[in-house]
Amino acid sequence: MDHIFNKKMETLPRKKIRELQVKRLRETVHLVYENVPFYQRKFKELKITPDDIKTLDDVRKLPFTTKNDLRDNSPFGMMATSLKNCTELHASSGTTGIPVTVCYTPNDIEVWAEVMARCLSMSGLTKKDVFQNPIPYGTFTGAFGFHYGAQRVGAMVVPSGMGQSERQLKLMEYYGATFISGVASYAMRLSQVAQDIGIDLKKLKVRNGLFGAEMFTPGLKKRIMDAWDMDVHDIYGLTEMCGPGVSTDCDQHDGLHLWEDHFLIEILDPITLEPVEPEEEGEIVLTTITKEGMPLLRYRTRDIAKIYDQEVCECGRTHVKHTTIKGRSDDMIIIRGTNIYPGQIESVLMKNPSVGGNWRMVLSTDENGVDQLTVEVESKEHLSQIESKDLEKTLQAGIKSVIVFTPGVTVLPPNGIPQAGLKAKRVVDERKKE
Ligand code: DLL
Repeated sequence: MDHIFNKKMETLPRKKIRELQVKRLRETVHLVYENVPFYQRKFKELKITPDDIKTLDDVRKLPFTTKNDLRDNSPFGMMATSLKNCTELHASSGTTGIPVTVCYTPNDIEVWAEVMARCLSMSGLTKKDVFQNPIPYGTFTGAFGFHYGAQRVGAMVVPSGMGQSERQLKLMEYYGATFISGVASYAMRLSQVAQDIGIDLKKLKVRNGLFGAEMFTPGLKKRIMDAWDMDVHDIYGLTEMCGPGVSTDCDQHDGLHLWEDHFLIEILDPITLEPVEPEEEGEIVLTTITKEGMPLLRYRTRDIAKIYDQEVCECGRTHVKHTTIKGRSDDMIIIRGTNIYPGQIESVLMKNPSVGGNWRMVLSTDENGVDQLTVEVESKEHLSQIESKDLEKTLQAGIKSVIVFTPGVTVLPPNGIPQAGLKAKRVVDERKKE
């Protein structure tokens, strides 16, 4: 059951939220202007000073920050305080090279624990829960964020850490875990392993899960709910803001509440960088307004979503809601002139009960130089050749209806797709580049 962890802040009237945001935005702007050479240069180029920021709309005068800016100033060039004031460091996985590093002051950790406690309580965590945390403890923000938040709620944390699916399931059984966390595709993987080793998930005590860190379509969410017979919530976050804890869906399961007393959200057209119309889809751009270690102005997340034009949610919370992340603008692929987000394909796959937990899209170039798309997908159970062919045909037709052309589909046995690492790798691009 949904529980409000910090009633005063989570239900603050919108007018008060806006007043607090203006005050905190101005403080943040002063902080970075006085301490971060990168922002000093940007302010000079834009011919602005911190005193030009008086209202929330003035955020549009401020410079953007991109992942490349963070990499160019890596590891500590964007810090607004001395390293001696920091007590913890985390970094993004850095699949494309230099990791993005973030250092936290004790107050940054305090705020992170608070927002995580709000997200976890919203998903049903209470002090009575045994909370298993199957995420690697390391520089990745995931495990520590959940750990701090769950302890703040007062639950008992089982820090089960990385992988080893069989061990994770046995620990859940042994300690009677009631609430689990993780990377979305890993919950699916665990259910597949449970089936292989004969553990009936419905007999475990797990009744709630909070997952995120990668694309999380409503179809995948439903799959996890059904496999585990539990309620599932979606948590969004990124290393540059704190890690997990930026937003989560309440029991209405209709949008994620974003903690506006700590983050300022804009939804912009990723090309023009102008605000989109209300309830229109665009790129999430975030400004931290309470961070001390590495505050960021207008960070371009590349994540695509829209925000609801709604004052107060049925759950009583007043913080803005955004839709589930449709995908990253840089995950969108263009093939034969059609724009495709992996989420569109996942939505079709997850509706089919014969489909298992893992899938990926493989892009290649044929002998005529034409781009080809093959969707590889695991079946839930072992299938005969005829059954596999039938499933391939059904999925082909379903995918064609959302992406216009007919892709190749290959059905593989359960666990037939190699594990890619912490986060699922949905796009494998083997196209010949000019
Ligand atoms: O993935 C933090 C996190 C850990 C969030 C555990 C939730 C749970 P990064 O590794 O920096 O941080 O990756 C951030 O992951 O910009 C999104 O593209 C994607 N992402 C995170 N949460 C979701 C979600 C963590 N709920 C990047 N739905 C973000 C879709 C998500 N995408």
